[in-house]
Amino acid sequence: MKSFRIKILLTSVFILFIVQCTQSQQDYVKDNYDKKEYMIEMRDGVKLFTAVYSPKDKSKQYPIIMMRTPYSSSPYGEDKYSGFLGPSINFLKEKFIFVIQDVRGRYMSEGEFNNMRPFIPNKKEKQIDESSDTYDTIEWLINNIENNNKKVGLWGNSYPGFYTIMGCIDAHPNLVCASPQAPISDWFVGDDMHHNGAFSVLMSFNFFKYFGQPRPTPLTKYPTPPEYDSPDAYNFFRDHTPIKKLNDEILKNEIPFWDTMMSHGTYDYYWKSRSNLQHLKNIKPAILIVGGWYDAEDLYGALHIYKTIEENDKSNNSRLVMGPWTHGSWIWAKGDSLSDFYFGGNTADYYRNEILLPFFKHYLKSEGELKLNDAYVFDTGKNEWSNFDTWPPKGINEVKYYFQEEKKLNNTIADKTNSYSEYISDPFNPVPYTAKFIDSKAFYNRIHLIEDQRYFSTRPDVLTFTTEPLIEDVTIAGPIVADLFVSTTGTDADFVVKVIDVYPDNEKDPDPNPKEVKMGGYERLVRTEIMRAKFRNSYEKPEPFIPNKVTEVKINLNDAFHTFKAGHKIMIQVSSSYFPFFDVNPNTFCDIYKADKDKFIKASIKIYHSKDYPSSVLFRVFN
Ligand code: PG9
Repeated sequence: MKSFRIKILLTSVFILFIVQCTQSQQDYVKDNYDKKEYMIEMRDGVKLFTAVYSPKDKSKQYPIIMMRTPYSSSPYGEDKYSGFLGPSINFLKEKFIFVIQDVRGRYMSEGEFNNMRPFIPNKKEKQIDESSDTYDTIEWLINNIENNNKKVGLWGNSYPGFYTIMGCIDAHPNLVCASPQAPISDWFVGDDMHHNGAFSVLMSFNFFKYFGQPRPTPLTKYPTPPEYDSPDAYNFFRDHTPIKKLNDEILKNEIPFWDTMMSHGTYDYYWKSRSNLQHLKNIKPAILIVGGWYDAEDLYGALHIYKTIEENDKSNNSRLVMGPWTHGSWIWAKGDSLSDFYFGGNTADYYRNEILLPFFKHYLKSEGELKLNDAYVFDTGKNEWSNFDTWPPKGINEVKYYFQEEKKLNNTIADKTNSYSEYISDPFNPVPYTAKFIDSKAFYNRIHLIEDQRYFSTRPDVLTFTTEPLIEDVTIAGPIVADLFVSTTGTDADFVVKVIDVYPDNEKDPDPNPKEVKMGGYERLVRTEIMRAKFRNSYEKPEPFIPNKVTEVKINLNDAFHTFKAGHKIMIQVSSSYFPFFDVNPNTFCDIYKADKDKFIKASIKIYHSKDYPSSVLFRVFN
């Protein structure tokens, strides 16, 4: 009971600190900025609600920094002030004209909302998309807001990051720079809703049961959705497998976008048209993309939008920052630690002060010479920043690690014949995505991408393959590819591959060690990815497995930048579920979203490590 009281006390102190902090920021904004609200007319006549905060000092001209958001430009009312304007708190005192806009169809803006509204190339006069809405807004702002210096910057994290990058396509000529942060690029291949076709039931349900509510007329607050009394996410979603039970028993077709997702189970035109990667040509504004190595939502978008712009646009006007951060935490956190690991300094402070603010001041205020390189990336094993003139860096070699029998992993191709490891995949006893079961109301466990994997290694349906202790440091830098040779008694399967840094048994504990963490033998997750293997040859045209036939499944894991230190071991884990972060595969080739319980069957899965079928993981090793 005493610890409960201490928890309550600490929580209330923390809340009080946040309120006071926000209150002082709100007071600062109120004392130094004037607020105006406008309904700005777009080319098709729809008006978008836009809040403008202008510095009270009218003796100077200021650039505009805008965020377009589906998450509300609150507080509403010209007498109510936000305490947080711009990409970080230190922008307030630098004085910009801050603009926050409800995107079309959300909150107080008119029009119809369209998730990830597709870009329309060569629009006819009244045709609209997020690019044209940004263009029309900028045109209005520079011609109607007093004391603006005609230079505009965009920024946004996550879904607002999507609107930021969309505004950079066919950009307004006065849009001189933009910072798309954890920007969404593709909701079927790698961001949020699906990874390689596997459906993030946890995030999608927890997010759209609120966000997906219809909005009959403009409003300042959506109804609070009924909370589902879920003791923990794992049991709640397992009790609602098959996945159709979630709609049949809870959503009841009241969330239109849930119904949309359930009717687009392949990479069809609906999803393809919403990916922005295909349109990232001739990007004119200077770009600063920000992402986190432990971002469970849009790591794919940050990396792929950067790489696509780099490939298409030789003006080399885009830069990348990748720090040891979870989704969006670079905006407000110190970045000195995550879960049981310390990073040797306030990594997010460094980024905000030495990279982010100089970027915007240079382009919007012509202040300061920009000494930024192309890619600032943090090595999560060495705890060091590196800056390269491109990412992935030059000087990397492809190195394959092959699975072997007896749970071993090394650089030599397996020489056994018909050698494999086997497990049973049971859709009603799936491998959890986290060992720290938390209430489904908490969205998801934000530290699961750095979590200790020893619990999972003990499960009989999780295979591990581990090197001997490394004799020298091995630094991986760039994308990772798992090349599995598998068979199943079923006709569909998911495969989850994890790259893990195994600490030596004599690893020192952190000092100070407030959490009393024991580091000896720690199995630290470095990177993981799932593949719904019916999409192994095509996201558009899924293919069944032929039961018991050896089949190759390649899985692209997102980039990592991590040094496995000498004495550590590299471990690869293979399993067939990551639940409920992703829904379970029934092991039957079918439309999973409409499947009844009889389709959900156990399957025996074999992972081959033989001369003919040498399963492996390919790393880009940095010398
Ligand atoms: N990209 C994040 C997200 C969007 C939709 C569903 C779940 C997550 C975000 O905008 O926070």
